[in-house]
Amino acid sequence: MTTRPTGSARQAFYEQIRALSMTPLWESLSTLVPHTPNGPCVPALWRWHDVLPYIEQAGTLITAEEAVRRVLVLENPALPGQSSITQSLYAGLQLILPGEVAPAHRHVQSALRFIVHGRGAYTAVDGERTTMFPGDFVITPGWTWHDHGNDGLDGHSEPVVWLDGLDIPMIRFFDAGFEEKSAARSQQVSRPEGNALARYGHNLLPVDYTPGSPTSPIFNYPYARTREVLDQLYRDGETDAWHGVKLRYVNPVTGGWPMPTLATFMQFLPAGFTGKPYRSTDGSVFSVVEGRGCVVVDGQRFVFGPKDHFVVPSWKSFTLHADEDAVLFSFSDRPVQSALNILREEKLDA
Ligand code: 1HN
Repeated sequence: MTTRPTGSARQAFYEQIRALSMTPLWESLSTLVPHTPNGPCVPALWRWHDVLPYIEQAGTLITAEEAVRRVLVLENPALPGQSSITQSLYAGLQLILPGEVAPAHRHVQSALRFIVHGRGAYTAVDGERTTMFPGDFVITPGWTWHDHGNDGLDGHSEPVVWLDGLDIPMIRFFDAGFEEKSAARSQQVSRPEGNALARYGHNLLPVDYTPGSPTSPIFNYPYARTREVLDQLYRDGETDAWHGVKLRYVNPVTGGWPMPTLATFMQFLPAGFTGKPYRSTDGSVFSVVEGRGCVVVDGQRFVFGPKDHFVVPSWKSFTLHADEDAVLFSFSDRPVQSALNILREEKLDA
């Protein structure tokens, strides 16, 4: 008859194989292959009211030039020190003051900007500038030269704050990061403002155009146009019981996402809307554009208003409520999960 080794015999064995950089799978199998997603992220809310004084203070402590990018990173409270808002996504609030320049560089990481506060700042991407207004969604695809500035509008200038969303943790995961600084502080502009939107943003394409990359050739999706569409679709009765009126931003050339790693959405929740519970494997970061309401994530309630930000982790079921007409921007890693065929979503209480 054989006797089972005792717990302490196993522990001694684990110690021995540790010296060879080996470990027993059976001790971690259920964590490695969870029954359902069991990540560390928690839901969290950053209220504009709480955050703004520190953004302003950052503006007195360092220039955009010295900081390269003057950003306060929104870290998931469960991932301190990782510059991650979810396991795959980075988010931060960037401040650019009148007259400042954030110098030109490029990197493998893809970035989105969602304008939260102030007008008159521009970003330049691969030879074209765009002036940014609150609610505009702007992309900086991977490896494109980009710099920012704040020249103001019509002789008036003010601090401008936007949400940066990047795929930093994904690129770090793949150990695939490269970066270059430009010799020029601001890049040379080679096309007039609005050129990309004129070429690609009106259900038309230049006759000889063939897409050279999966990335959208449009780099500013202006809020005025998005807002109008949400309004019309609401009037037309196209309110989903889970999402309200929810649209995804699109690469008009391919029908795919604007960038290969980041999905972006805009949704309208009419006053009094109470959504049904929903969950998906892509955790999402939200920026509140208009209106007040709350989100309940796994029973935990977060009350939001304009310019607030919140994160809903993977597979946590949540419901959205609007006390006033509300507009929410959001982004996630959905394109990557879709490409890997691992995306799951569930409309609950159907
Ligand atoms: C970056 O290049 C920007 O260009 C913003 O504005 C945030 C965070 C990490 C790495 C690069 C920008 C960033 C970033």
